[in-house]
Amino acid sequence: MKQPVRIAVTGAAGGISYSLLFKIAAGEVLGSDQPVILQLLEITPAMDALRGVAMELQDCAYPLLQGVVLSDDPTVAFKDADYAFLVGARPRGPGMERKDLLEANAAIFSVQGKALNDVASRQVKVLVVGNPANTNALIAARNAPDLDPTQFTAMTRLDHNRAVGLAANKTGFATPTINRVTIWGNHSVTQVPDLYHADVAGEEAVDAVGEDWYKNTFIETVQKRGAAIIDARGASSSASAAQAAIDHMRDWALGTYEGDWVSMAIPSDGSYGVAKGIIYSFPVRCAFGRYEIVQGLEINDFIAGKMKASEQELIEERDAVASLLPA
Ligand code: NAX
Repeated sequence: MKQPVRIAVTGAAGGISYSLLFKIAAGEVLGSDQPVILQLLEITPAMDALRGVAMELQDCAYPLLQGVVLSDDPTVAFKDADYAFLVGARPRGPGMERKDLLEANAAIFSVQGKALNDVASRQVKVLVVGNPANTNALIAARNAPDLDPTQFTAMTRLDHNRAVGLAANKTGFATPTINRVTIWGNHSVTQVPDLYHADVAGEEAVDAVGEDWYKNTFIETVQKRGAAIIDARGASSSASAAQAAIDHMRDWALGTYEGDWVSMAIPSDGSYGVAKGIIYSFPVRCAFGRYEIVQGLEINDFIAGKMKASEQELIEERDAVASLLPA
């Protein structure tokens, strides 16, 4: 049997974690031969609820689950963590402006970045799910000077999966036949779902779905899917967000499929002219525990303009929390 790996999850008593933890414990991230220890972080008032979740985990008697640690202290929850899912975040409260939300989360993610820096495994892979995810990841990375910024990523995989699901629904083809979809930019309504490099069952995806429908329906449907789910269900996406978090971390750790790629928000290295340092979603291929941006895609003016707008939004988010970022 392999040595167990330590997987930290924050916001562990929340909606997304209620799906995510059970999938991790069942082996969906690292496979059915990899034991795990879950290290769960919550705020103090949610510790009772978290104990309830831990009871349920125990009651599943998962063969791979070798331990569960519960804490309201990030230096306990992140100790020696090999993987960290940062799901917990401050939701927007009544009367809260966007800037207030950014600042409230900057406070949380700077503390968590420092804690990861101090106690996590030197190879820790961090996925930020809590919104505003891209900028929260930037803040955590900037507060972890002893870790490599590339160890910090944010989740646009749910947007990616939504795009694949919608293209499958439109064309009637199964999702595995839909390859090379890209989400560029921010996990927000400025995100850019790009089908120009994708194909559906061997046909160019834009032709398969029709360019008019792609431009006038598809893009907006993906961008606004989160809000549509809240309207329909009275609660935000949970199970699909958990599945996307699993997919993101699994592919990063174990690799992407030959002939396909996935979307991950990662520190920009300047590829495609995107401002260096911001956490921007790119098409990436993963192998041997590393991701690499897919290079050389031709970007048409329609997509380029949208990519710029999303980049601009991320620059504004970064600037709004600049005073809280270490130099
Ligand atoms: P919930 O409100 O159900 O749960 C969040 C949990 O985080 C709560 O239990 C809360 O006590 C905890 N928490 C708050 N501050 C914390 C801190 N400092 N340390 C540890 N725990 C803390 O929200 P849920 O539906 O689980 O969503 C979690 C986050 O994911 C939200 O910020 C949400 O906006 C974001 N999402 C991001 C998505 C993405 O694609 N990147 C999609 C889904 C989701 O909307």
